[in-house]
Amino acid sequence: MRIEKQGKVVKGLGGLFETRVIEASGEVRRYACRAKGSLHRGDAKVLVGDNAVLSIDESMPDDIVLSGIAERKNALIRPPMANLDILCMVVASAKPAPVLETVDKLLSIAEHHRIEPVLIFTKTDIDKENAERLSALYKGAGFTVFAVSSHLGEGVDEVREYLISNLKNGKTAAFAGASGVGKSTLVNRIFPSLQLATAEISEKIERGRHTTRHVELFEIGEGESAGFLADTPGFSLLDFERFDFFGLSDLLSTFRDFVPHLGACRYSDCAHIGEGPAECAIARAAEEGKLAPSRLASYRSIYRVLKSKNEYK
Ligand SMILES: Nc1nc2c(ncn2[C@@H]2O[C@H](COP(=O)(O)OP(=O)(O)OP(=O)(O)O)[C@@H](O)[C@H]2O)c(=O)[nH]1
Ligand SMILES: [Mg+2]
Ligand SMILES: [Zn+2]
Repeated sequence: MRIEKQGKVVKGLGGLFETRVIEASGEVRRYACRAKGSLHRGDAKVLVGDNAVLSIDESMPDDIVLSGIAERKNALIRPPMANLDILCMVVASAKPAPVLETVDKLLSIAEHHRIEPVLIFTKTDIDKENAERLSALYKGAGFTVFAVSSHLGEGVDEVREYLISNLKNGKTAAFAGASGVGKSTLVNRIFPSLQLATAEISEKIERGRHTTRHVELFEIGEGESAGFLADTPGFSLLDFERFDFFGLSDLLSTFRDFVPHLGACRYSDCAHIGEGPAECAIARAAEEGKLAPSRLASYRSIYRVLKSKNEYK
């Protein structure tokens, strides 16, 4: 006889999925198993964060198959995860130098999926000034922001407290960001028992070497009330070059800092793209320092990519 158990996929590596199950006894167990054929392809592909059904042969307890996944709240391509509640965008204040357009692209994707975006600026010990500038910029845009130095330990307690109080009862957050920004180092700092591998970045190219190679969820708290934090592999600059995560008509709603200025442009169909401050309220806000010019630049850049995609379809 086969029985079914439900649990959360906490790790996927080489086709083997680790699923965390709370047994009837209350004990937490992890089962490693493969997914059935139809869960290997396309949108049905199993992701870390999925709520899975395991089918177990009672007479042969080693015969376990991941036989189904529950409907998802959301799913991302990068990091490849399902059912995220919070996406912590980890950005180094220096080494590697931050690329705000990439940051804004990921924020936009999170907003589109109704995942709460949070910014964590790392390596404040290397460039405190830049960390302060970026923190002010994104706080001003309406985001929750943290600035930390994992080396000095500064700001780490605040991030830990935020995660512990926001990740309960299955709530899930991920650390995402470019390779080498210090995601794994910070996870280790927050939860020292984890001991994740981290690596020096190459001084010369200022680029990470992709030390973390798989997504893994770590438990915060215990049993039913536990939440999860994921460390994820860093992405490269090319990962968001082809921006095809949603359509042009959805773009504006993913820029929360534009909202207070909407409806005040001279033309009601203003796309906030090329118009100057006299016509466009968004351009005016950027000029008057009420909106970060880099946010407007990111918006315009994503707009152009989405527009050309729509035209050549
Ligand atoms: N100076 C300084 N260096 C840091 C800090 N945090 C991390 N680093 C260093 O940055 C390098 C990269 O750190 P990792 O934690 O491996 O970076 P990662 O974001 O996990 O990288 P991937 O796994 O490749 O995505 C290591 O040499 C760390 O010691 C910090 O707060 N200050
Ligand atoms: Mg890492
Ligand atoms: Zn406008």
